Amino acid sequence: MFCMLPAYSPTSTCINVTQNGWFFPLDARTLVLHDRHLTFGLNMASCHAPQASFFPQISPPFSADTSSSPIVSCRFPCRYASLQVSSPSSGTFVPRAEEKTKTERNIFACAATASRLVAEKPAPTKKKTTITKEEGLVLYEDMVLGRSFEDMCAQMYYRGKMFGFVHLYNGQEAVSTGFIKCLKEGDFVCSTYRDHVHALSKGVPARSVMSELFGKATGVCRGQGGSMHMFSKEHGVLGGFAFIGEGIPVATGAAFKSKYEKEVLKNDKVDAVSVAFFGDGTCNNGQFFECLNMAALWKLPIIFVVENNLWAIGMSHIRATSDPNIWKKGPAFGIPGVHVDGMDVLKVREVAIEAIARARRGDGPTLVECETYRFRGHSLADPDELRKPAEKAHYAARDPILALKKYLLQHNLADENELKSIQTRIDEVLEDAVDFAEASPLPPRSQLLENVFADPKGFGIGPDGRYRCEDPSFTAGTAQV
Ligand SMILES: Cc1ncc(C[n+]2csc(CCOP(=O)(O)OP(=O)(O)O)c2C)c(N)n1
Ligand SMILES: [Mg+2]
Repeated sequence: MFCMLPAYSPTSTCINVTQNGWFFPLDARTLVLHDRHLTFGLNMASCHAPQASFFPQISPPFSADTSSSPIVSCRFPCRYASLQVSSPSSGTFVPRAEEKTKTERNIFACAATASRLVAEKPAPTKKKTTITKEEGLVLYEDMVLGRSFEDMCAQMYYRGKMFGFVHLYNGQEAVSTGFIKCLKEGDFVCSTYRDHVHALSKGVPARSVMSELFGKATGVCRGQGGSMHMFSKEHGVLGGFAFIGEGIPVATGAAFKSKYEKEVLKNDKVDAVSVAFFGDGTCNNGQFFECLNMAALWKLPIIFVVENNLWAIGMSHIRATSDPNIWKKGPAFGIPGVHVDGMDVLKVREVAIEAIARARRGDGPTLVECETYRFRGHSLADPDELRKPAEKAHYAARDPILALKKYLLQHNLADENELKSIQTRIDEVLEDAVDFAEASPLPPRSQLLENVFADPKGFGIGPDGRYRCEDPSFTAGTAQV
């Protein structure tokens, strides 16, 4: 059992319990169950509360003869339950056993297996890649930029500067940096709704990304896309996509374009590679398999990069997929599958260099599973109550930025002052990005119907049969009026 004991007040303690039994003192008076369907019992006499809605107050909990026993034991058949137990006394809670639940064991077993696989299955390079000081600092700066940008987004979001959902990338920086910093200018990147950092790594200025998040006209999509839809033709960023899996066929299409230009149109100069980033949950989606098939069939220059952060919103990866080893799904299509520690930017980079070279020389696609972790909730609207503190702590201790920092210092590739000055520079970039976004104008209303390809009849038409939009120039788009 896992038990967390932060005391909120002398008389109230919040603990997380799982399936197994636990103890609490006799003088506990109130149980507040933070879950919907709990079966609970006292002294093994079970009582059922299927109707329990969110945060049901059960007070007093049970009448039971507890005189024979100094402690009360409760069993919770539900998978996870977070309980707040208020007690008139200070109430210390004694876990019966430091035993992990099956799910917890699975997660840790999965992580352990993953780590073993990483060790057993090193990147398929002939010799270990070493980095120069310049390369190390580029990686470090890019990861610090990504992390600090996202932290700034959180601040701005909670100050009401951004609208809708905002999904942050904290913790996963080694994946974006490890791959994108090995790409060339003409290469393509496709992302998901967790797309700000991919765009930044690919060279989209922080000003343009922040402004887009503010919904301003100076944003990378002129404020029309917002958080989940970063797109920049100039930088080869083919979009963030709110629907999971949508970016995979787009990246596959871009890879097809490269192949077609080179082999059919005989343009020898074309060697662009596409990289599709997506999550573990997305790998249960049909588009993933369809694209693996096409990419293998046509030997497309594409890399499928799975950012396996173990969760799809609140669904644990190991509960949702037939074989949690996503990299194994590549060989089923004749594509090499690689599993890499996604918290180690140097290992990611090593795999990236090999996979990109393979794609560029015409040897076809690679599937790379990066084991990573997000340090925040699914989105900024997610209270992140489902993931276990122990699991979060396990990955927090493997922070990819701190790991790289340690490496750079230990190998005399940088000193503390250099790294601090990078952080200072990034802080200035972000202050500037926020000021720029704040000062930028909102897009004109005329932009609303631009790029709307569907028949606009019935959309935005006032009672007089005319468009409600005051600005006549909006009809300049493709919409028929
Ligand atoms: C086609 C589709 N189905 C369902 C959803 C709802 N949804 C949003 S995020 C998400 C989980 C995706 O998890 P994962 O692929 O692991 O990415 P992560 O958020 O962990 O980066 C789901 C199911 C969606 N956006 N699109
Ligand atoms: Mg995920």
